[in-house]
Amino acid sequence: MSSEQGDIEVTKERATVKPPGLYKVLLLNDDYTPMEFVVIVLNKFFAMTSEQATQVMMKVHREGVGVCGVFAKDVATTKVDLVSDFSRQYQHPLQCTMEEA
Ligand code: TYC
Repeated sequence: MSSEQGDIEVTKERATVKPPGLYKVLLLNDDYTPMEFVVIVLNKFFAMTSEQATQVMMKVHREGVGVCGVFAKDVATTKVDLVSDFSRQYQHPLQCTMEEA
């Protein structure tokens, strides 16, 4: 194969590579986790102000689910793990999950 053909092949491969997907990190409502704890989580792991965190927490409380942010897959996975570990550490049943944006 000539180098010219090689270059064409490489271009074709690159054209079929998908851009990295984005993922929504979600918090789910439950009846036991204190509201103050959810606000701390949103402030600590998602860099929200108290006002933003309170708004998102109340949305989850009223509607059952809410978006904490949208991130690349590896960042979203890390955030889900950090929130889940933190909630477990304080023995709260808070559920954090992710879905493709
Ligand atoms: N529903 C909880 C309560 O009344 C508060 C809460 C809000 C829990 C958001 C989880 O993701 C959540 N204490």
